[in-house]
Amino acid sequence: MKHHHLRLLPLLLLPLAVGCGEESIEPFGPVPTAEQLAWQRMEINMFCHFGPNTFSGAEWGTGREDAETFRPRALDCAQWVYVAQQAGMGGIILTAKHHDGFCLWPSAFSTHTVADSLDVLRALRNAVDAHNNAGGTPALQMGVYISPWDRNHPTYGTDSYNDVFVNTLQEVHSKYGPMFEQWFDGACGEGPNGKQQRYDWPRFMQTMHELNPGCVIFSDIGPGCRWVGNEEGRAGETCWSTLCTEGATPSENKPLYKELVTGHSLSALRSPLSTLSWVPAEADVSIRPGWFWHPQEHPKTVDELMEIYFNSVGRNGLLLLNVPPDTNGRICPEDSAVLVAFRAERDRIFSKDLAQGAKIEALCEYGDGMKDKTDRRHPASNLTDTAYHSYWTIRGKDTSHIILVVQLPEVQEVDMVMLQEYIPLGQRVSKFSISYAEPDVNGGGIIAEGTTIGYKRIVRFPFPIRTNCLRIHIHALAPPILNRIAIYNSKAQ
Ligand code: FUL
Repeated sequence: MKHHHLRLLPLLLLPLAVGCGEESIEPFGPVPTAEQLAWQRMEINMFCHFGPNTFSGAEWGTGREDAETFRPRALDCAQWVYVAQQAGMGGIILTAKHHDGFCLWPSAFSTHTVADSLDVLRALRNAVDAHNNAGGTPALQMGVYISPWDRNHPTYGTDSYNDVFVNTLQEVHSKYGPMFEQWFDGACGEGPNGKQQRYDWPRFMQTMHELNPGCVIFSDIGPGCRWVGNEEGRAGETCWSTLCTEGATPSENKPLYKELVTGHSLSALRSPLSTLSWVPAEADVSIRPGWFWHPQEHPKTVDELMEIYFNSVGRNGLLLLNVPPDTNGRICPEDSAVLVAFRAERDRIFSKDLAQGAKIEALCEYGDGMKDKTDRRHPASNLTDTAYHSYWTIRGKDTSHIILVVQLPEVQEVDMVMLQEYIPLGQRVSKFSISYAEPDVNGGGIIAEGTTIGYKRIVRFPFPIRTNCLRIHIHALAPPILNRIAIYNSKAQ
């Protein structure tokens, strides 16, 4: 008995110690759910547009296509999974139903579907599960695009279509789940009877909540993640993961496209803190000119994909890169080759972090001078470790004139900096600049400036510099909390 008490003692004392002046750090504003955080950390996912359009050459099918149009010659979802994994992607989102209404699974709620023999959702589910059960790394997740706009369904344009759509959601998620993301496209055109539909968004969202409360729901305004406002894979230079969605639905009273690009911050007039939600940006773009595979089109180059990466993941967005399977039902060699090269280029640049071994000091204005106000529980050494949940922050309430001085072990050629805020405690930084000292020529100065950081911000310098000291000046809406600083030379081999 005695022993038991002794073993419990340290546990009993722990809350007391934490209670004595070691107050925990309060989150600032809205923060991500566990699923939104896991989603953001996936960074790049694969979108697969596949359906009758793959065979007919269309981008928007009419809904009147013969079901026989859809005849993949050698469907191989395990190959999609393999390509996604090789490309460093965390998930695959399939267009289970595009605007033509054609269901890539044998749905009980439509007559416009694949034959029972060709259940593409089942094939993808099996391929993803097989990869994960075999311990494949990274583990992959599956998501679905189910278009509310349906150019085939006879009930489209009437109230009963909302019932059909709810049934469809239930069918897909209960038979083929779990899905990490549900994609609700914003398009709302005419159906086969020339009528438009009033989507019952509250009911669709409630259905999703009942089916899978953890599923990240994409729509123009979330609630899980928002459209980035363009189809070029480009987040704003300023990109808040917070958005004011009060009184809006994915169809009505929405923020303007340009607001979806940047999000809303506390300092934006229309957004008092209480009306903001955590709705991070998802930047969707196709590797090819069209969303569907067409024989005459070709994929983007590695350089173009890198530009997209810097403008999406590098600006606090998630990149959803569309890689459409071809008429065989496979990702064609031209596309998989460029994806593997895109991965190799990222690995080449980001494998050598020059901040490793650096000494970092965090200074805040104090009286006439500057003082290191680092919170000792969260030291600056946390900025260069790779553990996600260890972060640096300051004591007190300073929000401006905070300078991180990064002293490199030796003079290096540098042309890129990567910064990460610890978003589980909110997005805080509203402005930063990076300056440097150039010891060889006794020069230096400001080399880059920016606004938001968020989950990840990659800053490319206009030209490479030689330095052993970088200074990062930060202004924030609340005391900043960063979990990573990395420094790169993208020209190094
Ligand atoms: C758009 C659709 O109309 C396109 O066909 C495509 O699916 C794209 C991702 O979203 O709104």
